[in-house]
Amino acid sequence: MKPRDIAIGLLACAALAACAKPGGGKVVDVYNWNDYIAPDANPNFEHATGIHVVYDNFDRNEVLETKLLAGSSGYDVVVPSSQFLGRQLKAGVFLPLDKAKIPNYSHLDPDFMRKLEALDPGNRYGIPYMWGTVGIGYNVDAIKRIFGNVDVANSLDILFKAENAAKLNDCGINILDTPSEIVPVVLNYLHEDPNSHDPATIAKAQALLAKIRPYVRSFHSSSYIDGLAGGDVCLALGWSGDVIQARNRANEANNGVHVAYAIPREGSAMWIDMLAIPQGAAHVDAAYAYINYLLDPKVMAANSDFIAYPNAIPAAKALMRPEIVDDPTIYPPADVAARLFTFSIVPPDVDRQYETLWTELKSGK
Ligand code: N2P
Repeated sequence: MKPRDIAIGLLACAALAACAKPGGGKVVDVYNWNDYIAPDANPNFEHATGIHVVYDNFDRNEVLETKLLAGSSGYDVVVPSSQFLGRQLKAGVFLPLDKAKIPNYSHLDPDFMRKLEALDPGNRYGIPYMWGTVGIGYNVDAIKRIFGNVDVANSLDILFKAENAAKLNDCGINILDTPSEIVPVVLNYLHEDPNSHDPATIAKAQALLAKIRPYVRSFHSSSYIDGLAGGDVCLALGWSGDVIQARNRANEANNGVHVAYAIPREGSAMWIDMLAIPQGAAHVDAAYAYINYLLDPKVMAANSDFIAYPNAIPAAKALMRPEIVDDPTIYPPADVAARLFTFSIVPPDVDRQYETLWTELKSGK
């Protein structure tokens, strides 16, 4: 046990007198994406179980992967995207799940679970938390002012045609800082296989991105939420729920900024983030208790309502706010979903090409 755990455990014991409760550990170390849970979810779990949640955030799969592959990450629950989990499980970094310890597992949509078997046969290691799309977040008034209409924001032409990107130079473009998602979205736009492993095909995505590079203000995967909400970013290639959260923040601040999200008409990526327990986790029982808690339909519904990401639990969807479940940019209807692709596992040589092209791109080469 780490000294920090002991200290926190003692505090939790003193405050809650709950050290002997079933659920096992006194602490659970969770590593989740930023802005990916309702504010009261962890406190409610702590109150119900006496298990203290030590909660760290990341905003890139690549960062989580580096920690997992290095071993002894110190985390009990992690949340890689499915295509990352698919290759990480081959490296033996996760504990096979004992589903008997997760009673709420029964709420998961069987169709959803069947599809995940392509990456995680037998669903042995991962459980879907939330899913979403890559799309266009934009400042409604800025886009109207610059292009005369907002329909232009429904197409990736707004960003991937250099003459359009140039017009957004002054108001601020942000692109997610993750080649593993952006390269496939560009390839799909170019009518190529988004999951192509062919170096020459991937180079086509690099060429397009290099043309718009001069007009991109930032590559970041979390700060753009406040950027959009505060009016410092007018166009972001970002994740669905993040952009909706930016919209909500601007509305709450009543700051006159209006944000909207579009799934591009050319089609885009759908991704799924997975709960998993790393091998060597120090608090395995607490990890199961935490995962089981997140899968409770009421808890899942409250989290999805707050972060504006869909989940894989039908009973949760039934409890959610209509403005979330009926929003076609959050839960894409069948005709839009038909244009979405999913990511496949990237082999190491392709990964290296992604990393190199990304470094070159960001440094402006
Ligand atoms: C949360 C972003 C999670 C989506 N801010 C990335 N898979």
